Amino acid sequence: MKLILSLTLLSCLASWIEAKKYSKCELTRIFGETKLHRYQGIGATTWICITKHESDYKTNAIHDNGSSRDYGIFQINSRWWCDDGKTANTANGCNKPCSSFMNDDITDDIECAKRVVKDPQGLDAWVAYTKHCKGKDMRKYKC
Ligand SMILES: [Ca+2]
Repeated sequence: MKLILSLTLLSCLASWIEAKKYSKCELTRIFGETKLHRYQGIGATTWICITKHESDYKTNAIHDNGSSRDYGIFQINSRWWCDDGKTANTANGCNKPCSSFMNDDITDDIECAKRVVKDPQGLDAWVAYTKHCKGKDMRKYKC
């Protein structure tokens, strides 16, 4: 029991250490390297606007919606895109545990965001996009 408790504590600590707040310029570079920049014609600044207003660039952001939760820098939802083990009937469209979207390696988060944006509603899947980015001046999201 003591061992289990200390292991739990250790993994909590580990996930805390792993959590990261990215800067605009780090994200611009990573979005370029992973080809999220220009994917489906969407530029890096738009993604930076979305991640700013979804998570404030923090990889450990969680938002609880009651019946489901949003995870990580892109706030990926457990009803549709990932499995957190506590959301009924998850579609798990990205075929990932939601915990994958809580660490500081955002390459799998980016792959999932690409999958999300391929759906007919595209960027409108992100409330932050329709509220803060769509049709707005994107200059302040440039590196
Ligand atoms: Ca990740």
